[in-house]
Amino acid sequence: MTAPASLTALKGIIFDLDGVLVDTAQFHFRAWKRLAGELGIPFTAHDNEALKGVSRRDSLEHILALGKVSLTEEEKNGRMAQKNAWYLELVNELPPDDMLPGAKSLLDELRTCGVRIGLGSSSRNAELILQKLNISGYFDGVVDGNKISKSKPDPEVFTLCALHYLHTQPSDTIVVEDARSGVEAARAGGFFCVGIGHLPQADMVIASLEQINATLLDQALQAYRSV
Ligand code: B16
Ligand code: MG
Repeated sequence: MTAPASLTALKGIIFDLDGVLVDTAQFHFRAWKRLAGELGIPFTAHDNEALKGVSRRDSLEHILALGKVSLTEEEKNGRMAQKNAWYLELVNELPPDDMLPGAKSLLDELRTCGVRIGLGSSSRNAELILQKLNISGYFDGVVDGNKISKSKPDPEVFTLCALHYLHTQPSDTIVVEDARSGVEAARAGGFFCVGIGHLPQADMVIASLEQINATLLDQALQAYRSV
């Protein structure tokens, strides 16, 4: 068996959930599109980019603003509950081992190397999805939409996770994100941010988790901190 890589800079890592570890971002899109359709609001994949990483309420407000539709508080709560029910129906179909490519092996490697692992998600369904995927045991700390008062792009979700749960500093912790709001949150909190997909604002951009490993992340963080 190969010895675990010896890391010098990397002490903690915080993963976003939807779109990073599991492909639930497409479920959010499908549920919001269905809701927008019922309200007569055209809603495209391009419009959806602005919703990634954003809380349920802020997402609804964004869609209503797109269509210049106004609802009462009670109607908004009803619409959010409906969207969540549709979303959970889709999540229910998720097979238990359906993580995004490279996610499981990266978690295994980071664990073996002694890196503290956190989850930083805006979703109120995060714990449920971790349980469904049977991966709760990997995480030293889970901060989700139920534990924060300000959603991404505010850094609260990542700062709370690192300082309170992982006991690491932003300077020795990496955030992995798939959304512009998440990259902004990570950078505002002083974290080195790995972005998945078209995210030029990130400190390192990859197409998939298959492209990285513990050593590469440690080297990237070292190089970034030594500039
Ligand atoms: P929920 P992440 C975010 O999760 C999603 O990207 C975003 O599309 C969603 O609106 C938000 O969670 C809230 O989710 O309705 O399940 O509470 O990407 O931060 O893991
Ligand atoms: Mg995401």
